[in-house]
Amino acid sequence: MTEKREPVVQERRVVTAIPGPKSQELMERRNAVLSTGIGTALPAFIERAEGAILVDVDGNQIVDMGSGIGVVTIGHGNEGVREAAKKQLDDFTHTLITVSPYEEYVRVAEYLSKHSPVPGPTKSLLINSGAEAVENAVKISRKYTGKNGVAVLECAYHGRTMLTSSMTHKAVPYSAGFGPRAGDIHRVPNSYPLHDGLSGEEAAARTIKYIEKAITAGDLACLIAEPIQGEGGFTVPADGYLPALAKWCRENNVVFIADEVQSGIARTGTVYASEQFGLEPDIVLTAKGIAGGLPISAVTGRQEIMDCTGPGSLGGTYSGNPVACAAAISVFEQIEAGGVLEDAKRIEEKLGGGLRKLQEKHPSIAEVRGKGAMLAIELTEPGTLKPAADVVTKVIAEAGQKGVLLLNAGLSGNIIRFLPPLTLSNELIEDVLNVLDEALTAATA
Ligand code: PLZ
Repeated sequence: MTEKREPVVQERRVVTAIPGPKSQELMERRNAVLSTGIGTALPAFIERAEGAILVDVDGNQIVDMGSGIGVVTIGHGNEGVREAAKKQLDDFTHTLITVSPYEEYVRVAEYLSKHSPVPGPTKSLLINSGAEAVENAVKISRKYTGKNGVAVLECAYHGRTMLTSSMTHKAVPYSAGFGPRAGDIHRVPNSYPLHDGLSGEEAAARTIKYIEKAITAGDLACLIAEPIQGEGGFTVPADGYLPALAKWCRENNVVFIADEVQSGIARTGTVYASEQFGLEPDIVLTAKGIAGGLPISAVTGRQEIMDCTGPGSLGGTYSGNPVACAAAISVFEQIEAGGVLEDAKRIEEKLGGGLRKLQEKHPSIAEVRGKGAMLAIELTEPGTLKPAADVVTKVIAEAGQKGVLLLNAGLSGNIIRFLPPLTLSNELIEDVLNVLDEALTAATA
């Protein structure tokens, strides 16, 4: 039996320098045995986490504004997730769905069908990571259409595997120097209202024209888009952009894939962000937030697309792990029980509103954007659109020392993104905004 522990009080507490002495010692051990390819956003080692608070080995309480990049959306230490996973650990941990099936896998797929933005009957495949979901979606689209081309948007991020790093826009650190990139991948213009000033309709016309000139519909298997871009800068496309692309895809036998690895599962105030853009994709990809931190991902698509594959053609040893499935079922149950989506909307209002107030005071904030608990500020040299990445670096460092974990984003690294657990209280939002205000003042002095 695990002992009953005191809950973690939901407040920021800085008791040593961050990183403190114990974290510094661990960093030395880390550096001796971990590849330099593995980065660290904030070098404070975590011992425990609950709600929106990370407790480090030196006893500091850090406000988590990243959720491990959008994973613990339901909150750290969520009771439903813990109980479901513990029960499943006791029942069995693995059989492999293709060897001996189990109900939990089926239930997750039922929930995915019920909530997916894909119209009509849908079917799913469960795998382990976002990149694996992207890989499978591309593979299935190629089989279904008999075509090979893959269109990806500017600023896109789709993963780190050989195929997906080729699809990701940013070459450093993701693909540069790592050998030949996968073929028949085409980067096409996106919609980035702050920078292009185009309406959704105009931006879609530009994207389609580019595809028709540079690829042709006859060679294109799929177009993949993150409804709100993640790593690439939390770019929110202009209204109408995504539905116009989906319409063109439908008319041209091109599979439209919505990569909702980061934006999906309650993050933006709806189960999927697609809903808020009136987007009906052919395939939707889910990962991160679906199981409260346990690794699982999904490809959910129109039945006829998902069923174009032959028996045994999809899967992997650990795909749809039962413990991760049990956790995902709990997450869906909690979303359906109510309160989760409302929390994302509350965060949009409180944090988004607070960021807009900060924008009035700090001219380096060129834009506040996002939906639900997927928000960002883009920092530029005041009065211009020139990226101010140095300000972002300073703000993130300063906030980290004060016990607020912030993440950056964007091709130029000049965006600060906010992806907190949805349990983040209004008091913590106020606290984070104050820290941010101070850090911005210091960084631009
Ligand atoms: N598609 C839209 O955001 C993962 C990357 C973390 P994996 N983003 C976080 C890191 O530094 O590796 C992501 C995403 C979108 C696909 C992926 C890939 O998901 O689970 O990391 O493979």
